[in-house]
Amino acid sequence: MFLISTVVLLLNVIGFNKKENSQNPQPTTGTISGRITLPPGAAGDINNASLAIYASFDDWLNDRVLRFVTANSSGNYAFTNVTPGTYYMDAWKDNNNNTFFDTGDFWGVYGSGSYPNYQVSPFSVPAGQTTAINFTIFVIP
Ligand SMILES: [Ca+2]
Repeated sequence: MFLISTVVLLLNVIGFNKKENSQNPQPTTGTISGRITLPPGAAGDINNASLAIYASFDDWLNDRVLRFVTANSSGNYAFTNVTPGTYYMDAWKDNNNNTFFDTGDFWGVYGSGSYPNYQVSPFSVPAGQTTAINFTIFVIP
């Protein structure tokens, strides 16, 4: 009787652990969120600016976008359910709606420098975490 009770108790413990694990699976994706801002003194509406992530520098260079999201009127954005890895990001608002990067558009990258002398930088997205990426976008002169 003692042995049966012990086995039942062990099965309950194992079953309980399995249930716990299924309710709390290990996260397999991450989130990128942040804010894009115009430089001090620049006027304009940042709402609906497009943010794009790229899986490699080569993809960024050749405009092979992995995913797009849009910013809200405060410049806030989020990419959810991102596969862990290394990414590059840029932002563009085609203010004159002509599908070209040209005068008056907003443009920026996560990296360093400022338009037109800037460098895009990679960043990592780990599973189960939110990676904050904020950068300034510029008005193309
Ligand atoms: Ca344009």
